[in-house]
Amino acid sequence: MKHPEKELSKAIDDCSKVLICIKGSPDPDAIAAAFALKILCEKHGKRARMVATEQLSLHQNKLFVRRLFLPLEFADSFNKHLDWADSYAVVDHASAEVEGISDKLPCCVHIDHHAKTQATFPISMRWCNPHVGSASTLLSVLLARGYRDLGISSDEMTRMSTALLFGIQTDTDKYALATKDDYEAIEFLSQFASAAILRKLSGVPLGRRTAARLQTAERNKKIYRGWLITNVGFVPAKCRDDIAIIADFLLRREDVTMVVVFALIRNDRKKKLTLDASVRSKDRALKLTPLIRRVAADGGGRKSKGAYQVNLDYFFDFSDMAFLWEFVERATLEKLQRTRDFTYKVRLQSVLEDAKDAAMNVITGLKNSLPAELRGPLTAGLWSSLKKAKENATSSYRKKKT
Ligand SMILES: [Mn+2]
Repeated sequence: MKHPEKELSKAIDDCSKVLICIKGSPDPDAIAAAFALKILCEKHGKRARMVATEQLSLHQNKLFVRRLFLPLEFADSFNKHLDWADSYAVVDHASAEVEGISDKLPCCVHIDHHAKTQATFPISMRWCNPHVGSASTLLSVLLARGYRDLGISSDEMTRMSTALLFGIQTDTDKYALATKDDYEAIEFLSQFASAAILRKLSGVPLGRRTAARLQTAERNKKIYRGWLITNVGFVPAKCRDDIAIIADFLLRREDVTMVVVFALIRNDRKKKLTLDASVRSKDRALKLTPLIRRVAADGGGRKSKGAYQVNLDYFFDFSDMAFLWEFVERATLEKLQRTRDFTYKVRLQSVLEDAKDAAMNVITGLKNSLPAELRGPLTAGLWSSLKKAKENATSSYRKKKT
């Protein structure tokens, strides 16, 4: 996107009250991106609310919100704000679809860095770039392009920059996965951010309960053909981030190519029971989304990180939870081992798709550089055969998937 700052002001031109939805568990990247978008909306003379439907689970994230006075609101459902808002936005999530909202309000903004998905309804500004390490990076670009003209106060600039920097830091595993664009954003934000607050946030140690769950994960781990598969049993909803933290930790420490940590997440208030798994990979050439979608429909990922959920609400009241757990544990282990067995196919597919995309880009460039009268006849044949090759690959891949 050439001028995202212009696209943004065009997109929010017709709105006056924007509901910024944080889908799923609110992590620093999503919160920072939502906060920056809220300020940008306000500087354009609009009102905006940033809302999450799940509570903060990590001590570090609570400190993050408190220390930077981030105006994050919580609601059982986004519906609560339906009467107030006249449009909505989604940041840091692959899909802009929001239950109970998408069919009632227009979507003005969707900014994300996960694997691209097809938009099924019109969105005024859709900026999904899987080549950056965080949604905060994209918001930083918007901020860098517009901050001089928008009359942002120095206090707002400090809070926003600190938040975005922390968002980038957590999503790129402390910059280990950062790309060129991320580094540019870091350089820009560092001029304004508070180093003292960042130090404080980064230095928060693992909580006692998280450390205890890490031990459980150690005890339960199984190694299968270079994959480490483990679980931490039942986990209350407010601690669900523990499984992601443990997966990150195990991937750094163990000599394996993949780590999967799963748990049964219980939300007693909402009577919800979910199998939740965090997936981490060291194999940069492997696309996690197609791999995870073979395990569960409700899942996906980006470079090296992914997750999936399976709704088990139906079993919430079952009297023998130990039996249920035993079943879930065995079935999940078996399913993941089978997934491991066909990883090479997904990996091959990932490499092939990348090569085809690269070839398509070359052809597009070639086509555009030719004079108009030569463009058609010279490239049509080549173009259509390449397109066909790509479609064939994709459809045979889909067939295999089902
Ligand atoms: Mn993110």
